[in-house]
Amino acid sequence: MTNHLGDIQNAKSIFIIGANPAVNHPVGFRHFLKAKENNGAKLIVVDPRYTRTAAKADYFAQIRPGTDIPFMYGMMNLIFENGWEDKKFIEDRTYGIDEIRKEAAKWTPEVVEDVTGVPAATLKEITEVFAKNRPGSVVWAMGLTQHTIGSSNTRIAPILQLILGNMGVSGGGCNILRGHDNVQGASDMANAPDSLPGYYAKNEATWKYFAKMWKVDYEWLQGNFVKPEWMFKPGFTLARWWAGVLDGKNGNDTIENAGDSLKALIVIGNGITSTAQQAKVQEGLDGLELLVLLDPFVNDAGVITNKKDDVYLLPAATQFETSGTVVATNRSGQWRSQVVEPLFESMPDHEILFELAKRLGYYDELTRTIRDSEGKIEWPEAATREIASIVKSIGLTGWTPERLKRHQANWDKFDEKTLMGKEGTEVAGEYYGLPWPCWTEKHPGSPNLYDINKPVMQGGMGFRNRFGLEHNGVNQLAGDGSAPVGGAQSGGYPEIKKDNIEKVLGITLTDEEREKMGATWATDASGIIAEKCMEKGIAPYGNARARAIVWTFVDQIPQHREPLHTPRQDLAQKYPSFEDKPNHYRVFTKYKSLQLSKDFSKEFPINLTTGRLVNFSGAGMETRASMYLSRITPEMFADIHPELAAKHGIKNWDFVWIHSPEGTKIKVRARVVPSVKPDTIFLPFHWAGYMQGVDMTGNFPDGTKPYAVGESANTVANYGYDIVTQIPETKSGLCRIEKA
Ligand SMILES: Nc1nc2c(c(=O)[nH]1)N[C@H]1C(S)=C(S)[C@@H](COP(=O)(O)OP(=O)(O)OC[C@H]3O[C@@H](n4cnc5c(=O)[nH]c(N)nc54)[C@H](O)[C@@H]3O)O[C@H]1N2
Ligand SMILES: Nc1nc2c(c(=O)[nH]1)N[C@H]1C(S)=C(S)[C@@H](COP(=O)(O)OP(=O)(O)OC[C@H]3O[C@@H](n4cnc5c(=O)[nH]c(N)nc54)[C@H](O)[C@@H]3O)O[C@H]1N2
Ligand SMILES: [Mo]
Repeated sequence: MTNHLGDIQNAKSIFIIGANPAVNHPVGFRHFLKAKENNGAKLIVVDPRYTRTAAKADYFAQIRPGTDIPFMYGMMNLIFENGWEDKKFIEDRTYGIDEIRKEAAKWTPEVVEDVTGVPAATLKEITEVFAKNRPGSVVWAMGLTQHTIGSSNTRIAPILQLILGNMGVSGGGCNILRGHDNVQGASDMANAPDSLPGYYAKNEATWKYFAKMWKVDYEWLQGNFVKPEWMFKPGFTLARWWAGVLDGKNGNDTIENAGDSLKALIVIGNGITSTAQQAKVQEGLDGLELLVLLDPFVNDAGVITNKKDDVYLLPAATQFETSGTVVATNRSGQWRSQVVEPLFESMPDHEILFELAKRLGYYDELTRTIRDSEGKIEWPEAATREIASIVKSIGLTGWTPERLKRHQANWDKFDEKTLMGKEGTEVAGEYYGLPWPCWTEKHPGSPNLYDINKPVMQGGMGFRNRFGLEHNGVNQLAGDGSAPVGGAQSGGYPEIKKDNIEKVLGITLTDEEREKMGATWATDASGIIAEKCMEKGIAPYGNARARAIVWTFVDQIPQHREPLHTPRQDLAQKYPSFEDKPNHYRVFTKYKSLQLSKDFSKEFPINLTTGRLVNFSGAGMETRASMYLSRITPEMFADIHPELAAKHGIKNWDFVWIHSPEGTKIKVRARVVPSVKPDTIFLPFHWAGYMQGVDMTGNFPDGTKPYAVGESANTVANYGYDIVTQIPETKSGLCRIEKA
């Protein structure tokens, strides 16, 4: 999220594409409504369903799932045709927009209408409203990401903002609404299998930096890998761990895992039934030698498996029984206090992990930097300090426990629209939660990213210089006159390193400073680079151009590619998926070979999309254990349009079978509603306990069966994974329905 929820109140238009905040972020949605009421903001919603968010919209486009790229290119085409683009912003602060302009020209309103199903007139109206009401905020969440082209979706939306000059301004930006509590913090701490905490790439220099900061031997770290080179390879993802168990047998996708398969799975706070291909997940669970579930509730993984032995449920304490920092959707750090002692025999996750480390023989190394002289763990303060001392890449240096606690104690003293601490209070001059980057212990945090109208010491910055100084002969640094105000440089500058700091900042280092300083701003344990940069109003990570071309990706600029299972095989021929990708996070992953193998829509003619309900969360284990929340929607259902229902002789609340191209099926209620189109059904994914008509809830230990149980949408969610991130394509698949 470049800006923050309160900042949305400053928008003149809000373009929501692939999110349903009225349901999924109902508290945050208050800011959207305030923008409408107080600022006259125009609310635009693009969604395959008429959602509760759409009900509040001024403009609504009902799009075919998986066609957001054509829609946004269509907008850009009209923007360029009418000269609505921000020419100065494009000239000074971007790279590669010419390529975008060429691609956009192909997407005339008529072509867009054919591909997306949105009338040309609606596209024109929405584009004009969004272009003429600036600043405008773009908002998305899972509607854009859960596709084979999800990563391209998340690139094209920012490009739209760059073209309109809506980036780096209050009321603008890309506001990607995060999911779980602390999902931002989890990703900052390397829950992705291809990086170290703080998004540091896994290479020798970064591993050595971490080894030094953790006070462990680099060789010891490396010795824990099966072979040294495995230290640098991405691991399996949550989406496809089961392929690691199935190991290419019975026609399953093959793996590259040093010649071995996965034997054990430890699940810490994931519902498991929330991933696609549940029939495969079940097979994977059954094939494990050891399954350990750390959860405050009985995790459904233990219920849907046929495995009888070596399944362990370890009672994890909840967030109310422990303390520490979490990170909000807008990059603000938040201190959290323990409310009650862990109940019964439950333990906080970190303590369970410490016990595990003891038994695996590396407790000493794991906890070395967070123990006091007597060997007692200083939780969570020391852990917070460790994070602050290491993670320079996203600027967590300023996040000391003392500052975060002060913010927690004074959270009524911040302005919700600017996040600024109020004058005369002890948090004056700081932004709530010190949103990262917070470069030093004196830095106030950065409420809106890439804002060059503020000095760096007040949260200003340009774009990060991450991809070299030039590409194809073009300078990648920002243009002259385009730098955070009040700094030592008035134009672009490179990321700051030991060997350029004197030149860029116009300073002379002492011998001692030079000696202590790390090689780059991101690995400078001494903190001197950041301190010097702050004195001179320079962002340590440089001031570069935002690039529209990613030269290391298969699609250097975002390209439309039809979903793997498309109702338009004619368009799959024209906009085919990717070449198959061997060794995609260790698993062979099919794209074109599957997509073009046959016209799935002949047998499975209905679009299948999935998402959320307001009363349930995620895989649903926690919320379905609540009687009150379960009463709202006690049974799993599918949203089906009245015309489609009539065609199949289905009446409201009848049972229907939904069949997927993988040969799986689920039996659910039909909720007959006009919010979906007649060619599309919508499934909420919060249920579990039944597998393809089979009731498995007898596996719940006595007294733990939730109030609501049912089929998981993910049993019929289709095969398909994003080309970069491997997120499952749960938002655009195909299915067939039949009255049960
Ligand atoms: N009550 C509740 N709140 C939650 C959660 C919950 O489970 N319950 N989960 C939290 C989590 S983890 C997350 S990640 C967020 C997710 O928040 P959202 O992304 O808002 O959640 P979804 O309902 O999955 O999907 C959003 C919308 O995308 C639409 N959509 C589907 N396919 C497409 C497409 O191809 N294009 C476009 N433009 N739209 C599409 C769907 O119809 C849906 O309305 O919510 C968080 N908040
Ligand atoms: N079809 C379809 N599938 C989807 C999505 C979709 O839109 N469509 N959305 C995807 C997205 S964005 C997400 S984030 C996932 C969400 O899916 P999950 O990550 O599976 O979400 P939850 O159900 O919230 O699972 C969290 C588990 O953690 C447990 N838990 C809660 N607190 C603690 C704690 O402090 N410690 C431990 N150890 N456990 C705890 C809960 O009891 C629960 O069992 O679903 C994904 N799956
Ligand atoms: Mo999520």
